[in-house]
Amino acid sequence: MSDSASAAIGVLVMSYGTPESLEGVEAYYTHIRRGHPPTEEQLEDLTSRYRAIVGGVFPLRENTNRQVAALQRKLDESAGAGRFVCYQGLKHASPFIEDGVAAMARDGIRSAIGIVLTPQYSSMSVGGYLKRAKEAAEQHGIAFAGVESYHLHPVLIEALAERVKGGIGKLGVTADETLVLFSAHSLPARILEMNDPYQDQLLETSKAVADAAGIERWQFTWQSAGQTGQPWLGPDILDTLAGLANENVKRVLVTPVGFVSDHLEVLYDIDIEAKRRASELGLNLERIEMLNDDPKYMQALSDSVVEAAGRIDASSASGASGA
Ligand code: FEC
Repeated sequence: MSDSASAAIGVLVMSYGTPESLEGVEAYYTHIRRGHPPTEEQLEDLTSRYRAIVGGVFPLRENTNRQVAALQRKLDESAGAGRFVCYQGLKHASPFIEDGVAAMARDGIRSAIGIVLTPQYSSMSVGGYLKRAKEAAEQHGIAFAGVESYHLHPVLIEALAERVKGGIGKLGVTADETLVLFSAHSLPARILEMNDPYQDQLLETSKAVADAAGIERWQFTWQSAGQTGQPWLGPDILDTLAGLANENVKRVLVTPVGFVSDHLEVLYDIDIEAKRRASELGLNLERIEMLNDDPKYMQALSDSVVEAAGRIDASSASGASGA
């Protein structure tokens, strides 16, 4: 263990994860399904969605790599080189969350921050990542603090508002002629009985972005719901589009506020599936550019990490580790 490594704070940057190749889709899907392999039909359905977007490349992996590298550079600028060291931990693919924490331990890291590449908190999303990271950190004797959400960080809102304005420009119309449709990944509807902040935080992000971009015509909708036999949060984007067409809306700018990267749920569910439905309905649908490694997004992440490090400094003084 080197002195510089032990003095550094580890930053576990967590993201959903994606397969390495089409051959890896089954193992990935089995992990998402908590060890239960998909049926042949389910596997073929998912593989065909990847085939439709990737042509051999899985964009989420490269985008997450770029985000982690860009956050490292931003932290070096803000806090000085060597103060924070970023590691990657994926929810459903290698390097898994536990692998990232083990790598920190091998490098002699004694305290760490966990941050997830999605701005809003749900016990079923960010809560799950942080729980796994905290448990792994405890096993390695690493003090740990998690960032739960950064959904109203002013620089994040600014970055999204710029993209909304750019998207309206792409449609070649004025804001009055477009409906901005904010969207996020649906979750099982039972989260509403659990006092989960997910829906409220998504609506708060959407409203803040609409205000910052000067948008009055906007709605929020869910997307990418699973087929589990239990109710998921709705309405789904495909039904929302049908409702908008009935109201004579002609142009829609989809703004996914729960996702920060180009990946399957954006490139297939919006760019292929929702676009196809929109065109059947006579709607012109565009989508904002995703944040990926946008410098403002990196600033929001970096600020959140530095803020969380203050909590860890305080708790390590008393020898505690908190989430
Ligand atoms: O590009 C890629 O390869 C991966 C894209 C991807 C992202 C993503 C983000 C979220 N998910 C969330 C919740 C659920 C729940 C289930 C679920 C299932 C899938 C399946 C695929 C998939 N998700 Fe995902 N999600 C991505 C991809 N997700 C593929 C399996 C087949 C399918 O249903 O299409 C249901 C299973 C379960 O109970 O775990 C729930 C949430 C997010 C946004 C937050 C985050 O990024 O973590 C919430 C990206």
